[in-house]
Amino acid sequence: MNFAGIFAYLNYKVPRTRKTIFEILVKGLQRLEHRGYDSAGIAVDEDNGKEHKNGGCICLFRNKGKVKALADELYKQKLLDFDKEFEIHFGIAHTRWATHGVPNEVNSHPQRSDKNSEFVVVHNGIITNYKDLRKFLESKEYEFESETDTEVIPKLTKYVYDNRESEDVRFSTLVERVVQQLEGAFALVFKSLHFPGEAVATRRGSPLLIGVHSKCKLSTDQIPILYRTYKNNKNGGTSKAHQIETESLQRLHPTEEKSVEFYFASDASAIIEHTNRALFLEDDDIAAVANGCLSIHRIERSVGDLASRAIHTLQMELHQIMKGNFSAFMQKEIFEQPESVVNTLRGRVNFETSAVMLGGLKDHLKEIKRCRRLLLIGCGTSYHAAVATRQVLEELTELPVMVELASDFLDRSTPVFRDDVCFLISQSGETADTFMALRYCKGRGAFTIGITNTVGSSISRETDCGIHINAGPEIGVASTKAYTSQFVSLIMFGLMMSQDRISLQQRRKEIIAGLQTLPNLIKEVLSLDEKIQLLARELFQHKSLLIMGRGYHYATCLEGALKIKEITYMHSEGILAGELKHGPLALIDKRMPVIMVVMRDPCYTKCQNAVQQVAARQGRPIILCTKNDEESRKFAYKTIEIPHSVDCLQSILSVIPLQLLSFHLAVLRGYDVDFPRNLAKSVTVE
Ligand code: G6Q
Repeated sequence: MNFAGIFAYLNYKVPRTRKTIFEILVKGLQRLEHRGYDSAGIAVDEDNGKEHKNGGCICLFRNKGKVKALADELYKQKLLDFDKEFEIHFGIAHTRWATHGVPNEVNSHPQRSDKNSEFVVVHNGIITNYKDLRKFLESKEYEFESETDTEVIPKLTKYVYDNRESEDVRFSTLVERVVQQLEGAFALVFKSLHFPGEAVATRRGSPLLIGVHSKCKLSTDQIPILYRTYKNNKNGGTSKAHQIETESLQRLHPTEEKSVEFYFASDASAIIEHTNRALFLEDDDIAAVANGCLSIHRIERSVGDLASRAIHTLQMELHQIMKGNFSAFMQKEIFEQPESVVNTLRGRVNFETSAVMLGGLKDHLKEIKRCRRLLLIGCGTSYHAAVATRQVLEELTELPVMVELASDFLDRSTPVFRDDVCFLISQSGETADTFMALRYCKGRGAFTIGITNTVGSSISRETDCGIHINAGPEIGVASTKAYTSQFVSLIMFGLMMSQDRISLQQRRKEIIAGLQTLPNLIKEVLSLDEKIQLLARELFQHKSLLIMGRGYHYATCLEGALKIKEITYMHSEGILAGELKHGPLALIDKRMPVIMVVMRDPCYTKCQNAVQQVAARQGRPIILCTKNDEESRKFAYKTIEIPHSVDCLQSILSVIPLQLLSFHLAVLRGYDVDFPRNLAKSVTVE
């Protein structure tokens, strides 16, 4: 099982030196590094692709550790002639996050079919029936060398090739046969010695996109899908797939000069510096490039399937995925929040008329308003965005609101009804548990709404409608700006639902005015950075850090503790202050650092009581409060004072000091903020 990063590059009649090809592949992998990985690998042609059939071979370079280490090793060893030029070439690359088998060279990808690397494959996802396939292939005397589930794929491809019925079998036909045998989730890119300069890619449940770059006009910007038909052979079984006549018309290729480049990647950030024209593959699409033409085919048409795949223009800009002057993506993303929040609000909230319109939802509003209950479902930080907005959504929609961790929601087989509206909240739009929860809700007839940050993601495609949070690419594994944008998106939903409720107009106006001032208030909170860094210096050697609060700020405590855990590796717990007497108070003494969130809202007095209880046990609370709160200063060991906003928006502000604190703690403890151990940005396995 592996779910880190895929990048592949095909140049057709665009002469490239081996050095350039390597640089493109290495850079592609580096753009995916944030996803978390522990080994990396690259496969390229040894000689000019065309010579393969006469004995050339595919070279594999794989290493445990960083992409840079792999690249340095390659250049140092000078194993290949880097100046050699290739007019046509296909190179594939991968970053692996180990699960089946430790991180080492032989378990890294590309995985190969045999010692000659007749077929090599990079894979994200998991093959659940790999043991059966391995047993079958071993019985046919195919020898395995790794512990991965992936290795069955190139070996099975070779098996199908070795047992082909005719000499002129296509590469895509082989892959089609192979994926029919695979169970699980995958994105795959194949390269073969037998098909030089050709590429085949496919996916099921794991994202994959193809970027296209050509100096001249392309034949189409909608690639029609070719549906293969099978002829029954005499024995009634399936036999060779044959092409429908129009196939030659159904390809993407340059119209004038024939030169074209294709980029295959699991994430758009890996291709954006080369092209912004890309198509997203759907489950079970088989994309093949041969002779510089891209075609896509499927075995059968599924319900609701579109007849073509459109080439999209990606909105992402290169600078958005660069660190700029910041030392880490996480830090950059924390500081981007004044703008990312504006981008979430842009074109949706009219501050003059107090009207709120979410374009993706407007045609479904009647149906949504008929619902009896809202379910907010997500994992990790995305779940916390649900916890943070539950109260205000209950208030504005006057509906019962359930918040659910996707994994637990599925474990419980939670009852879901046709008149439920289910929100699937996910930055990546690919989280396996959230995606499975989506399928579960759909299966029970509920109406589904996606809240994602990734256009073209599985969740955004499969939900009935959605809100794109527009936070811009989030690269840091620790989610920050996506959280505040998810929060604002859910608030906008509440405001849209309450547009016609006379009794709620005053409240709506207050919240909308609060949204308008939010970006400036976020800037003010960010100006506390130095002060928070000083606080981090006091705390970074502690083993544990408690964060307490209640009401609107319970989510801030959970989210702050999650940030601290994931990047500083300190123990941290978000505690509901109302539960203090029921257990956590026993943890308090003069050594245990405690942050208490005490804001001027309906829970203020209760929070002050909690502060006093902590102080009475010699605890030394660091109080996160609103500016100039004399009362809190009395009992605090230290205060972090933030500007005041509307009660239901205040926790957007209260979470930011904790994002900053976790960042500084991690830096002081010497950890790589953007690459926390054992974690990946996108969790595409259950
Ligand atoms: C938090 C992490 C993590 C994330 C979940 C859900 O810092 O990024 O908790 O929020 O893994 O991811 P998605 O929002 O992409 O579904």
